[in-house]
Amino acid sequence: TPFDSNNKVDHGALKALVEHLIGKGVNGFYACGSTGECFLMTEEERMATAKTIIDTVNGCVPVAVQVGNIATDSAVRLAKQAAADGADYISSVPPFYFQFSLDEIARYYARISKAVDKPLIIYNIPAFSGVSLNTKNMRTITDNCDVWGLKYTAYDLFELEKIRRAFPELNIYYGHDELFLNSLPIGTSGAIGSTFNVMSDRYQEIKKAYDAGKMEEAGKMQSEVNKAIEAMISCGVMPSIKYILSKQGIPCGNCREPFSAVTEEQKTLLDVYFQ
Ligand code: MN9
Repeated sequence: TPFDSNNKVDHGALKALVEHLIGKGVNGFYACGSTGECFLMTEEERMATAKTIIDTVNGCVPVAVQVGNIATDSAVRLAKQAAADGADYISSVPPFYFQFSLDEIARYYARISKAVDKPLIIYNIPAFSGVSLNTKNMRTITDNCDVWGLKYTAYDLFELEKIRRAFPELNIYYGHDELFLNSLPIGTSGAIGSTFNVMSDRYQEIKKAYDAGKMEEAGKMQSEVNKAIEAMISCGVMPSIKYILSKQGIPCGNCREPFSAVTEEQKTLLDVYFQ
């Protein structure tokens, strides 16, 4: 989410970013996720941000809106608004912080699912949410509501493969860009990640090589991409993305505090990978 110098959502820059990414050939958008800094935004801002993305995309690719929040009522309000505004998918992290029980988490998803007539994508990102979804607890959730997909942002590819086997119908999107290539043989439907904002073309090349069976080439390309990701992680992924996008002609301002902006030294490091 771009912010202006007054720290307000910059809808003009957001529109430019969406158009830029469509031009780069992305297959869809995931609005108000971790990278979008949704947990540093008010409900109203999240609704307005998702709407700008949906309106700009104008049906040319699907848009999923992440509505997760600690309070179920808030997530439901966000989901209803996103659905009314034309979101194609509703997605949510599990409710976090209070270490809710599995039954409570399942009820949270059931409430969202009942509130809107849109396919639901569960967002598993244990490092941030503190809730780790696996084959077993996914079963409890899917027993209580219709789940269309899963965005899986964790490094445990064995667990992901077990989920793949246990839920053959589930649409899985892998979320750690540094293992993008490694996730493909598991049978994912695609990937949703932060660094696609700044180098989606490189992942499209990896996918092309993979589809053509050129595994060695694909592996080398992933290694190259990973050097850039490592640099971004060392500088902070979100602040890095803001800086790189500005370099690429989409000035997105800074991340909201407590995030800090990248330092001059960090800019020099990122400049090695992003000209
Ligand atoms: O879910 C992203 N996760 C976070 C997607 O933003 C926490 C990823 O794309 C990572 O930023 C990326 C770097 O670890 O893989």
